[in-house]
Amino acid sequence: MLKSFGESLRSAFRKIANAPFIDRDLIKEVVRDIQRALIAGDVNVKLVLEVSKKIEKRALEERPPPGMSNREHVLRILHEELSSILGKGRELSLKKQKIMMVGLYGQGKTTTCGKLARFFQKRGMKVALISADVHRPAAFEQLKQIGDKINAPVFGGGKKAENVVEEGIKKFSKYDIIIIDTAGRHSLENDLIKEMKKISKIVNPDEKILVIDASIGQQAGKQSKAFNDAIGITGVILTKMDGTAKGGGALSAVAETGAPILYVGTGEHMNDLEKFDANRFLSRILGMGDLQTLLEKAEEASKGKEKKIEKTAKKMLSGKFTLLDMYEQMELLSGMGPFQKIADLLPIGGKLRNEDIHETQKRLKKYRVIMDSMTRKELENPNIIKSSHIKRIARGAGVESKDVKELLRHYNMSKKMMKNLSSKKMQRKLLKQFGMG
Ligand SMILES: Nc1nc2c(ncn2[C@@H]2O[C@H](COP(=O)(O)OP(=O)(O)O)[C@@H](O)[C@H]2O)c(=O)[nH]1
Ligand SMILES: [Mg+2]
Repeated sequence: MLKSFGESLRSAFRKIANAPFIDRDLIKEVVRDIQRALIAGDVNVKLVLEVSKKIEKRALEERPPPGMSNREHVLRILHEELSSILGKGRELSLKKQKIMMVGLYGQGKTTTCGKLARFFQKRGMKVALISADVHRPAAFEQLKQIGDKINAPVFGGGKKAENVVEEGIKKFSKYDIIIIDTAGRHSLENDLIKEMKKISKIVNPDEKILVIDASIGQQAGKQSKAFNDAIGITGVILTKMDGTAKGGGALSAVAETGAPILYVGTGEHMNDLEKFDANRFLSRILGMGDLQTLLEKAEEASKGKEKKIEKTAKKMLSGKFTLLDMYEQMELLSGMGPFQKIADLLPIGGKLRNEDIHETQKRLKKYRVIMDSMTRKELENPNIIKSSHIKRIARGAGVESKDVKELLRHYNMSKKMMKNLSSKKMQRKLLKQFGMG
């Protein structure tokens, strides 16, 4: 089965979050994953290439700011670039104004007219509605029902959209907000565009809002462009966000019109309208609270601390001890709590326990940044690191050579103590502690 848009993006994020270290190959692989996810999510191909190129360039060239690991940095770049497609969003101003709603048939225009009316009413403004959908008698009826529900007058029912609109605007001149619902078709036809242009000319609306169903696919970009070319879209409202895990079309629509997303519709009721928030939208697509939670979850849930301990123990017994192993030990110990009982057994444990927990975490962060600048070979066998490498690593991590040397010293010390651990007596003790003996 095909993965959903959110799921594919999610697994790309997870790859970065879970990787023992971040290198060129991993970044390239993840960028490819994201390309695939975006394309499968119906984001415009040109846009996908643009964004993924930018992500790759930034991830490979930009150094993380001090205190941030390479991993967090890359995740942040991903999040930033993806939400930058969506833009910051905007809210409608609370001034006296005319608002024209456009969009294809069934996208949620008429419903959203009611939601917007309700939105302004709640803020103490007087709102009136005009139905310019003269082609289907049921359309006027539908808007009237909505108007009744929220107690707003509705005008409509003529033969020509332009005339209806002209009359309606005169009639409602005392109202703060006039919202004009227009006709939609199954596809964009020439006469629809002509009619839309005429209405726009007569009304001269302050806002021309494109309403699109969030689950709309590949056509989103094309459609949005056509509407934008015809009347100039000032904002987008995404509907049916409650029912979809997609949302890729939205990215295309926004990129195509250059207009910000104003609100999202999250249900069929008049109150189901929310302010747009790019971060929240992306998180919704990704299906998670926020990036920090992802990082935390990735650290804990996927590996599982218990498993980690077991793995570390096995590693220790095997006599193999890499920089990554050392890091893992420190990480486990900085969590303390239930792991305190093993602290005595680990070579660096005794020392760590007496140290301020903050100090340890600070040190861990620094080590992580330094290790993120090393190659896989260097991490697995730190003995190959020569002084020229140290300079390169320090530069990459934005630290001084002495910091890299300190990490290596720490490693060598731990390794020596580790050797002592492989005595028979210690092994038995360890196995018992880990519940494996
Ligand atoms: N679940 C959900 N349904 C919606 C939302 N907005 C509109 N709808 C439904 O979508 C259908 C079409 O809406 P309508 O406003 O008539 O679309 P129009 O043809 O563009 O005017 C109706 O059944 C609405 O109840 C939304 O945000 N969430
Ligand atoms: Mg309608």
